Amino acid sequence: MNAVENLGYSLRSIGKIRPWIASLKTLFIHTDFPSQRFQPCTMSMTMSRRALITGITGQDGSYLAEFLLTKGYAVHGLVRRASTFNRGRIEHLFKDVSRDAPNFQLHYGDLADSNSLIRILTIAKPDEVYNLAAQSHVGVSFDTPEYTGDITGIGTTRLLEALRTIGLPTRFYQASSSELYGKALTTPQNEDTPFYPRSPYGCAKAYAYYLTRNYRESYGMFAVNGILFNHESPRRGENFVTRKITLSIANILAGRQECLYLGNLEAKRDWGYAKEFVEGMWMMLQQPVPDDFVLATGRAATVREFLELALTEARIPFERTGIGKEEAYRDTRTGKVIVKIDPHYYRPAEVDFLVGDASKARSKLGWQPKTSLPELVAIMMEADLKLAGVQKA
Ligand code: NAP
Ligand code: F7E
Repeated sequence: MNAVENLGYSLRSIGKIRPWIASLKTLFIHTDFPSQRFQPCTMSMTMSRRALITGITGQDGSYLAEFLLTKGYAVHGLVRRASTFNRGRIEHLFKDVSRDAPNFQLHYGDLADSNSLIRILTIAKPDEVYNLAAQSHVGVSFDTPEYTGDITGIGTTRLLEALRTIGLPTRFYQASSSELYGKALTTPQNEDTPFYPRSPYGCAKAYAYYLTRNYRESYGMFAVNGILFNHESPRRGENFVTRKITLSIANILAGRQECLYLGNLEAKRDWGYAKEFVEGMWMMLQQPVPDDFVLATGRAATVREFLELALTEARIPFERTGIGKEEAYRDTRTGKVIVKIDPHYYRPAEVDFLVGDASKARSKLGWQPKTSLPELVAIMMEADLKLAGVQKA
């Protein structure tokens, strides 16, 4: 059993505190208890703060955990059980952690399981909770709408309700999304732009967004929404389009893959660098009053532009042939077709064009993105070439 498993299993003793949690429930349900009202952020809080991250094994969770550890936080993470070990993005954080003085602890739990949330919150007593866990794939949400609603939507209720039940004065961050804007009614989108979600994922995030605001207004909780536009990195999940492109190009160069199959190349997104976005999440929880913020770069590009930037970065000379579903990209040096369209990846309803206006975050948080799109593509392409063990063409 390794250190990670040890930490998880050592928490079995939690059974002992269940009766105490139950009595807390009886005491606090339906009361507007002042202890839960948010407290001003002070220096002394910074020095001993504890954070709980749901979704710590994901792209953003892993960067946020690194960031908070460097700030001196004790970081707790909720991880769910899977048949394969799902901690590749955070394994490196364990190397200096001792069981006797852990500043980084993982707890088994699930956003589908309220009891696990109450148990973990009671152990961790976090000053800040970052709710990053979700079924986060828009395309998959059309295949699993009920599950997506349960985890991405109701999961937020379970977590907020667990916090309310326990009565900790915890600050709460909800990972809201530019998918709320969907078929956007105005461009660029900011905190005042109306929502028009276009997928079960977008609808679930809209529910979670409003619930977070509702808990802020109803119970005085410091609960905020970060409305984040797409942000990518070498740790991006392999079935999101940017990572799919850079990883496939690397695998094609390594001779492990023949062709990259993509859906709609005309969709436009505002793509930033995930590492920079997690700092913005933290900044939102350090404000004197809770408020919602958009984080975005303010520039948009099509999937096609991302693809061509990646091919160029990998030094693959290419030509386009065909149109629509017959479109293809050919490597002019080898003559092989390396990119094709597969309508399987089209979505029942598409989000055509999103671009964010993060001026509120810039003026109130002092947050701004630094990495350009070509730089982001270069970072991701280089990482995937290294992973595949190949050089540029
Ligand atoms: P991600 O890489 O897909 O990570 C999702 C995380 O949620 C993983 O740690 C996953 O665990 C966990 N999770 C899924 N279902 C769970 C459940 N039932 N119980 C507990 N944990 C569960 O997502 P991300 O890109 O880091 O995004 C983080 C959050 O921001 C998500 O809520 C996403 O919807 C939102 N968001 C992302 C973007 C973006 O561009 N990346 C933009 C706006 C909003 P496993 O590792 O076990 O799968
Ligand atoms: O798709 C098109 C696809 O899956 C981007 C999540 O983090 O950001 C992400 O959602 C675009 C879409 O991201 C393929 O149709 C073409 O128009 O990379 P994606 P997303 O849907 O924008 C938001 C902000 C979130 O909140 C989400 O959690 O690319 N596209 N061909 C493709 N997309 C995929 N996945 N695969 C393709 O082959």
